[in-house]
Amino acid sequence: MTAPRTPEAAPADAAALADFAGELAERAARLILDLRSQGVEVAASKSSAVDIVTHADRESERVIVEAIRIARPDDGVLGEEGTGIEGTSGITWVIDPIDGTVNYLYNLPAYCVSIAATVADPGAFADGRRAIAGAVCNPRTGELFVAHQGGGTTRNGEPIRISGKTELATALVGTGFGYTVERRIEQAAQVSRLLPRARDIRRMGSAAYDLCMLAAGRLDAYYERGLQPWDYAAGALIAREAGAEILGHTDGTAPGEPFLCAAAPGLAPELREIVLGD
Ligand code: LIP
Repeated sequence: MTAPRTPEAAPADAAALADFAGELAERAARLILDLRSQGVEVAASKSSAVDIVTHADRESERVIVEAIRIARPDDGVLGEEGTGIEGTSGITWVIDPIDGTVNYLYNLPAYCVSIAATVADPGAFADGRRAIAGAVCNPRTGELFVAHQGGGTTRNGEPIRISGKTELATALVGTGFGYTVERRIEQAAQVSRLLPRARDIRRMGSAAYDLCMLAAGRLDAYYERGLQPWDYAAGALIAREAGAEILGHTDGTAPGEPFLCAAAPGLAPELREIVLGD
């Protein structure tokens, strides 16, 4: 059981970092929407033939990284499309330049830019980092979600909270699936355990957006196995600051690639137990 954590107080500039993340996310979101209108080209595939990266992913990451390097040259940066810069300030930016890349390719309106300012915290998440400020922007819906530690979560400037639902049988649960056959066989078993027990399942194709939908009360819970830090860094903070409990695996590993589950405190443990088959 992952012990609840009492995170240390965020640096005083967490709110300023969140404002900066929001501005950057909106700028990059406008860029990817404009590039989408010009057509999409797959630049390469990654873990499998269906795990793709587009030229827009790479351009979005380039623009975000350039802005961070100018504004905060001592910070580190980790990006999904290959950026890896060590910093000296204690802040590392974790970027998903387009989360929901397959939706972007198919022009489905569930893709976003996710940007988080993180600090080292070995026990918080599986990657050893914890976001203290973050922003997720979906250019198709015009939604900007922003949070900083201790500051709550806003959607387009208005405070939002999770639904608070604790009854699984009437809960709408979001999840996602990986890009390899081996991982999908495991995930199929997980969702088959859950489907008879929940109101319904939604697979929207973007972990960051799923976590924002949880924060806004449009999903009652979310779980996934196999997420990368850039998939969840900002979204997990946005969900937690809106009232969600974020849990890792029952084997004690912190939330992240092994397993991440988010819901109201009265629902998350039961959801995790059913999905993991414990
Ligand atoms: C996606 C995640 C999603 C997961 C997909 C994919 P990407 O990230 O946000 O939750 O189910 O398989 O990993 O690849 O679009 O950045």
